[in-house]
Amino acid sequence: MEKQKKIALINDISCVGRCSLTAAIPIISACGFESVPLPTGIFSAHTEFDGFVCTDLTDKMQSFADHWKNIGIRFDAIYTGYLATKEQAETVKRFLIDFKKSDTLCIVDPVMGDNGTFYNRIDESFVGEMHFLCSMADIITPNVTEAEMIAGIDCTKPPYSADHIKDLLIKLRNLGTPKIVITGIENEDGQIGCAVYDSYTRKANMFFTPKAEGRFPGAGDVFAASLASAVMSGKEFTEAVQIAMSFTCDCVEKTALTDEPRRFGLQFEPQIYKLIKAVK
Ligand code: PXL
Repeated sequence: MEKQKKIALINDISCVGRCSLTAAIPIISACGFESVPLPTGIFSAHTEFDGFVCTDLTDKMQSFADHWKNIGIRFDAIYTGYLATKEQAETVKRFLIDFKKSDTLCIVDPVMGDNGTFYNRIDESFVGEMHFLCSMADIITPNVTEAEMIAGIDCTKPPYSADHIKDLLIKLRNLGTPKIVITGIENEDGQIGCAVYDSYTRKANMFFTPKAEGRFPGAGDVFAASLASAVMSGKEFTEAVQIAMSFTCDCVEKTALTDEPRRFGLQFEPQIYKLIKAVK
């Protein structure tokens, strides 16, 4: 058997709401990789639920990383998402310096907001930090709002024109990140999709599929975790994006048929077997 790959997952645990680590760990582990979480915080539920309570783990993260360094842990990939405080960006930078070897893939999802606004607990002061982390990544997966924040332009609301997305891709190219995916693009034809730029091939592409009504928190996390799984399984980048997008859209369609309120996230668990098949 091939040596199992180990992936560090820097993200929060939102106990209720199927996002961040409660999406990433099951997806990445089911695809055959070892998930090693570095929790940024523990939330009773994600921040779109009124009255959530949280424990911020800023003070613990560095000592976890130091312990891993002492016991000689090495990672094949590092995937970072939601930071509970902007100070954690400093710890993540150090983590990347310590653990990102020449063959370690780094995926940064600069989680900050959606639909033109910041998430609860996140503000302007995170943008510069996320900008820097994106510049250290091999792959970034902002949604349109996060891409606009990082590009330093005013946030807009959907639908988004193809010209606006092309302009965003051009601006994000300045980060020097080899591969860029802008997610959650609602276009003028009522579809949803993503835009991709690969600096090796210098090619940009957009993919769209029909869209279910409304939005699901955590869909971006399901997408990023599936993309990480597909890329680490050896899929070529553009194919990996298409696999992640079709898996996420399938989960959206299936969840939209249930009567669970949308804030509980995507019912991705019963669908994971399809992702396992697609990344094989
Ligand atoms: O899915 C992004 C996300 C991650 N973590 C927490 C969140 C959100 C979005 O609201 O609140 C705690």
